[in-house]
Amino acid sequence: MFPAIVRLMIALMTVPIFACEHSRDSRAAAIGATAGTGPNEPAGPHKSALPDAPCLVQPEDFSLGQETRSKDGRFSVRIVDAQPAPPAMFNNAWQVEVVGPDGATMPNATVIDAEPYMPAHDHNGGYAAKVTPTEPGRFDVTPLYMHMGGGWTVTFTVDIEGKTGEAVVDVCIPE
Ligand SMILES: [Cu+2]
Repeated sequence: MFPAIVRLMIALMTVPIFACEHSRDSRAAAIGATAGTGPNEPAGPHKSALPDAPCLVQPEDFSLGQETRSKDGRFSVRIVDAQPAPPAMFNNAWQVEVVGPDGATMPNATVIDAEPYMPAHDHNGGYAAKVTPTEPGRFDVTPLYMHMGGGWTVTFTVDIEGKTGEAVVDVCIPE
């Protein structure tokens, strides 16, 4: 009948077609299996489609008065107050103080930016935080908007006499 080379070509042409149909069927089945886990759940892939965003700290590690040293060691950001405490999903309002290595307030320090960021998913919170000075070295920061459960960082950019530095606070938002 067909020479061996023709049979080989037919085999090579038909096998990928069947493999393609098969994988399309199994993908449809997988989507169907995860869609709509309850009446209020949207259909289709959602939370479960994203990789885990592990917490580097735990919610109970959060405490008012906690301090995070800047990368350059010149200052720390102290969390004076937080609503809610520990931080929770969506809106968070913090009051922070910039302190020196000796723990004293740095009245010449200015928080110029504060940004929540989820490293595992490479996204921020979607809303820019507003930073308002309340007294020298102290700032209200709101909203620190974190819309997913998991590990976040809040990066404070601080200016001290024209030189900026960053302090990165690890946060865990419960699901
Ligand atoms: Cu995320």
